[in-house]
Amino acid sequence: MTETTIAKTLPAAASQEAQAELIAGLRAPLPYISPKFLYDSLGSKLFEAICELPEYYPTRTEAAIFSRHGEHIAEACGTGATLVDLGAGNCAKAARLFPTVRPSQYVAVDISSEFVQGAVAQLRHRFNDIDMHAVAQDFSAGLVLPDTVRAHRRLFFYPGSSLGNFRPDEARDFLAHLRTQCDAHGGLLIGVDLIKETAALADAYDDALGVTAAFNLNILRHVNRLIGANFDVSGWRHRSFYNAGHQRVEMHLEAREDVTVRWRGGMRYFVRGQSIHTENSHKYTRGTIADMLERTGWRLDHVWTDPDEWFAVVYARP
Ligand code: AVI
Repeated sequence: MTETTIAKTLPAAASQEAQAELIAGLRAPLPYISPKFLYDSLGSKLFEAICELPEYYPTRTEAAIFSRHGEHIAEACGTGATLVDLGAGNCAKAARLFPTVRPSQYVAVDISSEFVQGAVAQLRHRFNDIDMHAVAQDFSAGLVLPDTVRAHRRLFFYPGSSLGNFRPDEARDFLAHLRTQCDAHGGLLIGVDLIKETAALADAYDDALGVTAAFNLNILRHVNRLIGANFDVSGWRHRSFYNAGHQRVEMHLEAREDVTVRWRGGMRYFVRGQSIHTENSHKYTRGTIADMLERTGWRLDHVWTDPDEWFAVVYARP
């Protein structure tokens, strides 16, 4: 069994590219930090905890769709593919597909190297007939798979509505990019969060226990490590809301008081109430996702949803 790990993750000392990206965001007129920086080791664990919250409906709704329509989904995807799990995290979602989709090869790709390597190491014990690879990579700007990943019949698996964390133009570019890495026999299985009543969205991104707030605030600690900044987490508050015009939930961090933040080689003064934009989570309709797939070279094959149509699992072919 081959073990492949590409050292292209965000280590304690960030790559120059990541540092430049962070500093540009902090200096911008409307400051921002890319959501990919939410996922250091603690951030990945906090996200796992979010997925268990009663308010965070996407995970359990998607899981219910998979258990209700699992056989039909497996029938559509076929067996024996190379399953490429994008943003694999703890690999639990893909592992649930193994008994029905029966991949010949499994490739878990995640930005959090420690997390994905540990998860794949555990899975190897349970499914020793599947050739498994852990790839630590920030694939937001393009996926680079090692040569050990078979090119034939790749089934790209992108669950959990992570596509929604891209801007629509980035999501289109990403889907088009995946299409170029998929031969005529492959496919794409994605989870997509659908537009719904605002109250449900508000609760999902601002839970009563404050786990989402901790997840959002933890980005500041990660940034401190990456660029030597001195963000004091207690000086910032989590804010989230549904932006109907852009059909997305936005997460921000708002300064509780005026504060000067310093990092290696720079600084910025934030006034009380000023915020740093940390995440967009775009919501789709059946129509907008079908349109996006069609424009990026995919043919929509099937859509499965829950009875309330809160979430959709979509299968597309080249
Ligand atoms: C990973 N991603 C799909 C989550 C979402 O819902 O956009 C991240 C998240 N942010 C806050 N809660 C969960």
